[in-house]
Amino acid sequence: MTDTIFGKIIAGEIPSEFIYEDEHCIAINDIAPQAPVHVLVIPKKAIPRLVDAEADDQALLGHLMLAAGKVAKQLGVEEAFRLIVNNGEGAGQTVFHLHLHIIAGRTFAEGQM
Ligand code: IU
Repeated sequence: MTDTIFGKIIAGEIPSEFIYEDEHCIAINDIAPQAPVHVLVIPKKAIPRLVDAEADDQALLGHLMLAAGKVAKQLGVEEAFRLIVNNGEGAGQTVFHLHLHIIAGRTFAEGQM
């Protein structure tokens, strides 16, 4: 569980403020925010990449989406936020412990990622 920085954060080995926590995941503010709101929803189970998730992880993946919605509401950004998963180095993934980025508080132009 402690193989990545997120594993260490979840294990409490690296202090970090959890803005949300439940049985299966935590949420923290991104250390290098790309928008006024930039939160990471991280499963306690260490799955390296989205493509490494298996059929047994189906409920967990759904749980992460629901948790992201809850966190968005908690932060008051439920009317406009974006959810991003970077899968693999080529897509910019740098921490190989699955996580969802919640991005909000900036404009999202039509057709623009
Ligand atoms: P990525 O999808 O793997 O690229 O996202 C990793 C994110 O983790 C990235 O936005 C970093 O700023 C963020 N992060 C963090 O919040 N705290 C850390 O200690 C480290 C990375 I290392």
